[in-house]
Amino acid sequence: MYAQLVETGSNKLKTLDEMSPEERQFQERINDEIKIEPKNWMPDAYRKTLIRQISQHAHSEIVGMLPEGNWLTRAPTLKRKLQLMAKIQDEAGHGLYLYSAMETLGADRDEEIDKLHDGRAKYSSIFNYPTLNWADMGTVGWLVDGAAIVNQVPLQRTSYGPYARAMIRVCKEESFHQRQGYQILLTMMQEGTDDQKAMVQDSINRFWWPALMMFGPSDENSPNSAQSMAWKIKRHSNDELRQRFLDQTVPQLELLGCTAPDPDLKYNQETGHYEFGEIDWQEFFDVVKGNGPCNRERVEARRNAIDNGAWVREAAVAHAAKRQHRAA
Ligand code: BYC
Repeated sequence: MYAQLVETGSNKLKTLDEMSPEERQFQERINDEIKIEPKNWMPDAYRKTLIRQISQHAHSEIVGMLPEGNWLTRAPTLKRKLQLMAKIQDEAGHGLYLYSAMETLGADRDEEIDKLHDGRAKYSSIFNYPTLNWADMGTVGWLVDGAAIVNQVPLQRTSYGPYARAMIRVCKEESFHQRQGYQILLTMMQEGTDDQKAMVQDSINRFWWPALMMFGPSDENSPNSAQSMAWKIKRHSNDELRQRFLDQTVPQLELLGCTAPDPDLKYNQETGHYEFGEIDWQEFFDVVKGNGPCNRERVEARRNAIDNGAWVREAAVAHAAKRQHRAA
């Protein structure tokens, strides 16, 4: 049903018959699974939605480096340190592909980054939680990157070409991230002391619910979903992806020998899915509004990074200008 409809501006979706010839051609291209490319005609609202989603996705990658950066100097072995460093560098790369994909829509990178810094743009709620122990590096890789993969695999088929293509590379790297995280936890659970095992369980207790919140509000409270699904920007609803993540994660949790902080979690033989308890949506919306445990600290760290790096950018521009001048 979604594929036949497009936004009218009043939250209703138009049928193909109600569209202008341009809109109709655009929607038919999407219905036929032909990618939209930067130079194709597109409705303003499609462009805006993509700039919003891709910029927030890019900001999430960049802010997502901070909770892990917190543990780089305290990684327990050289091998773990190198893995963590490689993962964080990959995240910087993902942010850069995504900002580039966003620029193909005519958006200005500096302006979008300003929006992050002054609170107008969002980034994933998950990065507003602190990383308190080494097991958190395992849990972030396993649960946070695990959730990111479930969300991003369908985005490889998103309707906008540059975004879809960026996602292919990103997903390959996310799979390595997820495995390195799970391997940290398995090692702690299988070879660790009682204290180390308790650290893993404590970490899972803190990240379990925030990881489920990463998929966004439930479908009935997701204002952007209907239109984004009609445009095939989103290929599945928030609740569908949350369920998919849960179904793949619970067996991994059991293999670790840990438990979820959810007394209502149980397998339903009839549906073949895990059922789970009520998400604390008040907490989710508080965090998204800027009132999570680390929101201020994260944005402050990004602002400082931009300010402190200004001289590097200026030097690079001056160097490029000098070379150009010499070559002329
Ligand atoms: N946190 O109508 P809805 C990663 C906002 S992982 C904060 O459902 P939409 C990484 C939403 O923006 C994470 N805000 O929106 C992993 C909207 O507000 P605006 C990054 C959230 O866009 C490891 C409002 O709530 N991944 O990168 O249709 C290491 C209503 O929601 C959240 C992506 O960004 C949230 N969790 O669906 C390092 C994937 N959820 O914008 C990095 C791409 C919702 O209208 N994005 N909101 O003011 C998406 O797939 C979609 O944007 C979402 C939300 C499923 C997240």
